[in-house]
Amino acid sequence: MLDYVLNGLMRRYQERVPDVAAIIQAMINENIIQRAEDIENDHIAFRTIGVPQLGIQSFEKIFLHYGYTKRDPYHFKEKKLDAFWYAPPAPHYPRIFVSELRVKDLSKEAQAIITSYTSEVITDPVNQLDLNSGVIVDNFLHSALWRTPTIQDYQALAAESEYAAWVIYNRYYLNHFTISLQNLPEGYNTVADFNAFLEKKGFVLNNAGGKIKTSPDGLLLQSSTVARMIPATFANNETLRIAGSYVEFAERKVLPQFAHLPASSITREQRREGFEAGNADKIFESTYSSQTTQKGQ
Ligand code: OOG
Ligand code: NI
Repeated sequence: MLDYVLNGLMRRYQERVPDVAAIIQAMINENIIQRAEDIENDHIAFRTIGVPQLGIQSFEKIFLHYGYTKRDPYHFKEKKLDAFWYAPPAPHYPRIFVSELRVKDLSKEAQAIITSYTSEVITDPVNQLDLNSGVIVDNFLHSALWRTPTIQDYQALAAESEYAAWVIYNRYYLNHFTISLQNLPEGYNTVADFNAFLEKKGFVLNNAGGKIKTSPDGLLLQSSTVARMIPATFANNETLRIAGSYVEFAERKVLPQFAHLPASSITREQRREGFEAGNADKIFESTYSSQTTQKGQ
């Protein structure tokens, strides 16, 4: 079930985000990997809207059912977001990062726009799913929960919260997957080196707070591409180019107590776990216009 759901998410994501296939191909051409399956997926991420019948409490039930464990919370006051990460049932599965818009913290006007859509969902939709059916869950994650937004509503939300605008249009589409760097060959196994490779190949990186986001302990380093603009069809068949999804890169360093062990014997448990609010805060901006309007896009 979990494999089916993850494969379905990755397939749609690859179709929608041209950078995914382009980065994988560039890695193969450079002999960094032999095939796409060689990539270790550090984590995937979803965005949700915090209203009672939706949000994290609803969404998480899917992955808790598949054996994921809820871990630390994160808060983003400025961006009006909360998040949790979830540890996978087995180490070859990606971690999951799920965030939620704090709808109550937005203006009355923005709240009214959001709830005009979300109130079409009367009860928690996940409670109605047979979570043992991969096909049903896969369909749910790619189905419209509410009517297609109007461009006017999308733009009004974007003026106040670019996250809100993104999720009202994109719903549960995969926001990003994350290429693990630490086990790649020398020359590509740090964020600094991998960023240099990506930029040489013409990919545009999120530079909010600097291109390398580093946790205060120095052990979790992350970077991401800037989401490309993709044509989107809104209500009344109007079209607008909006930010799609992006790709992230993560380097998890060895914890100090294991630093003396030979590099080849290091396991996932001996590296930095979890996420970092300061890093995440800037990574969110990969779909914000401050980043998507960067030169080169
Ligand atoms: C998630 C941003 C945070 C991380 O790894 O810290 C994140 C998002 O853009 O929805 O991915
Ligand atoms: Ni991430």
